[in-house]
Formats: sequence, structure tokens, C-alpha cells
Amino acid sequence: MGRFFSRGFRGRQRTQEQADPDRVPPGQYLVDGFPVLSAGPTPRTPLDEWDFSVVGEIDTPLRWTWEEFRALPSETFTRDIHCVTKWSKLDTTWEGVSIDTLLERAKTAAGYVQAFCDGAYTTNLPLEEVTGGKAWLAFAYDGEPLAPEHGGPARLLVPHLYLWKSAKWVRGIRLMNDEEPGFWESLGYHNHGDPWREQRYRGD
Ligand SMILES: Nc1nc2c(c(=O)[nH]1)N[C@H]1C(S)=C(S)[C@@H](COP(=O)(O)O)O[C@H]1N2
Ligand SMILES: [Mo]
Repeated sequence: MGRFFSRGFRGRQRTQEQADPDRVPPGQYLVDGFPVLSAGPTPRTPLDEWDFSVVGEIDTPLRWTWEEFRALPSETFTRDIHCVTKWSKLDTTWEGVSIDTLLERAKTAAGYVQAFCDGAYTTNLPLEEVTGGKAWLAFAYDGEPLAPEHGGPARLLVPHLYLWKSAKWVRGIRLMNDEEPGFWESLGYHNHGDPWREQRYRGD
């Protein structure tokens, strides 16, 4: 994946700290900084034009404006994150709305979701990987509004999977009956992306 990026990754720092194998998945090393990995330019959608929608296999599509979204109950949570390019970062603290909260009113028989974004990026996930307290629509990092390069105003955060599943600048979720490979998945990355099973590439 690295060859697709020109900036933000070369300055990585390997920490001297001993990696705890219970915290750091196989093949990963720890970083202190927060690398930026974006497959294109950073979109800057004004908040008054931003919305988040749930579409596809759903009886009544759902939509929130920024104000409506920010009025939803949110949670602060601390998780480790793992990028397929092998850096991991422990104890990152975020604030966001649980995907369970967003899908509370959704009546669907769909088994999969596609996250779609400002820009052409998409990623696919089984619905059960973003429900049950495992994923958030995050709008703050480390107590500050989420920086545009890290996906602000809001990004998906699915910390138990490789970070390419955590779609930055996400604008909605499409509920689908069949799984459709997203941006990296269609370029040869794994459909599921569990870092503990080193599901980096298709066939892993
Ligand atoms: N919309 C969008 N989301 C994205 C990406 C992207 O290029 N565009 N890159 C993915 C990848 S490969 C990674 S590792 C993480 C990086 O998040 P960060 O830049 O905040 O570290 O975002 C993911 N989400
Ligand atoms: Mo990545």
C-alpha cells in the first residue's frame, strides 16, 4: 500500500519499547506519532453541507445533518489501532457515536455494509463487524475535533480490523445483501482484515 502514498509515512518512528504480543498483532510495530495515509487529497466539506445517510437495503433511508448527528448520544473510548502497512498505535482516545445508535431505527435484512465517503473511497464490512459496540462514527481524537487529514469532520472507526476499514470523511453506509469489495479490497487487500489473523492480502 505504501507505494500509493507520497507523504506522511517516511518519517515514521519505531519506538524502542518492547512490543507486548498481547497488544500488538503479528508483524506490527509501535509508533508514537499518528501517520496519515490517504489515497487522495483531503476533502473539505463545510459542516452545513455535511450529512450522514444510511441507504440501500433499508425500508426507510436515514439521514442526519451535522447538528442532528452531534445531538446523538456519543461515547469516549480508547482503543489500539493497526494499519496494514505495519504500524500500530496503542491507547488512542476518540469520541464518536456508536454505529448501533445510528442503526437503531434501521430495519434491514442486509448482511453487509459499504462505507462511502467524500472522495471515491469505499470499504466493505459485514454488518456484524460494525454493530455490537465494535464501531463508531468518530468526530474527535485526543479531545480535539478530528483533524481533516485524519478524516474530519467524521470518520468510521473500526479498531478491531486493519485501519483501512476505518473510512475517513465517511458520508454514509450502504446496506447490502452481498459483499462488494471496496477501494483497497478490490486492489488485492483482504476482504475482512483481522490484524490478529494477519489478513492483509486476498488469500491470507
Ligand atoms: N476516505 C478514506 N478513508 C481512508 C483512507 C483513504 O485513503 N480515504 N485510507 C485508509 C487507510 S489505508 C488507513 S491506514 C487509514 C489511515 O488513517 P489515518 O490517516 O488517520 O492514519 O485510513 C483509512 N481510511
Ligand atoms: Mo492503511
